[in-house]
Amino acid sequence: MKINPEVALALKEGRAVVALESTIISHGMPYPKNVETALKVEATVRENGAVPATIGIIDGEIIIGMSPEQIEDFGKKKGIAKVSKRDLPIVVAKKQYGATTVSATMLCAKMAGIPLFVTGGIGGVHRGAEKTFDISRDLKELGEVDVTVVCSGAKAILDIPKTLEYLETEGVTVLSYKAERFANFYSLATDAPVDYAFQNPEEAAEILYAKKKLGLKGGVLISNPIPEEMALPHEYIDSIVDQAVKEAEEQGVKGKDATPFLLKRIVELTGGKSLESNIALVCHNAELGAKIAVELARKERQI
Ligand code: PSU
Ligand code: MN
Repeated sequence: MKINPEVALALKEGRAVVALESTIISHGMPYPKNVETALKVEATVRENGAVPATIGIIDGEIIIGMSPEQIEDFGKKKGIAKVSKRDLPIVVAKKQYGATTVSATMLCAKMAGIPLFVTGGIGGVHRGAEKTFDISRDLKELGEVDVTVVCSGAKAILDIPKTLEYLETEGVTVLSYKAERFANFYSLATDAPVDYAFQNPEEAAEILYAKKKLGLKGGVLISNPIPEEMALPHEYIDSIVDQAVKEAEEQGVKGKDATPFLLKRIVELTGGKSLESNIALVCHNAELGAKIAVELARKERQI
């Protein structure tokens, strides 16, 4: 593992660091918007007082805090492996490139000592999972690894009620920022309640700190709804997701290819609108995540 000097120093001094994933760069968005977004997210983290650490694997080495050149490379290069927990040892041993998903990014963040991670939407229980068994590893990682994940809920392509049931079984605390309902990725809110709606970053940090003191294993999920002006109408996006899911079934797309296929298809079907919403929500999450990380670092230093 290679931790970049700026990130290493911040961690040593107990300053706030925010981890960021690389699957969203290589498999979640098209070039060049993927690179622009990743750099904008890093800038947003900085503006809000924390140090960004984008995580990816280069020639088998886990990089904690990729350089802008490395991010550009990840955005352009074709055929970078999408790395979840099960893929980590192979990519490292074989000295390959790997883009880390929420699952693998949580594991790497934990190894580096970074307590908080920002993404767009987590993976979850897929629609039709009762037949396919397709449940993202992200949910198990949230149950096991002590890293807080800030997101806009689970991706719209998923079965949200089943995803929340699974999180409950895993004992994952689900918090939401100024909203009583779980975020709905591209659109405003789902019908699903959360465990607690906090009103400011300090309140979230208090809960994270209490969890740590209790020695409870696993992550906390922080749901942050998309900014209202960037939200897509529920019925509109739902019908498009239905169509994309149907096409995936017809074309036999499954396993780790399902999510990238669906996200790409939704961008095409919305004429790029879903991409703009996706970018907006990730940046919005970076702002909230950095503010919570700053409050958490402040609490930790007072011990
Ligand atoms: N959030 C986004 N875009 C993405 C992802 C999340 O806004 O591309 C990625 C994350 O890396 C997540 C992965 O972990 O999709 C889930 O893939 P799967 O459903 O195959 O577990
Ligand atoms: Mn899957």
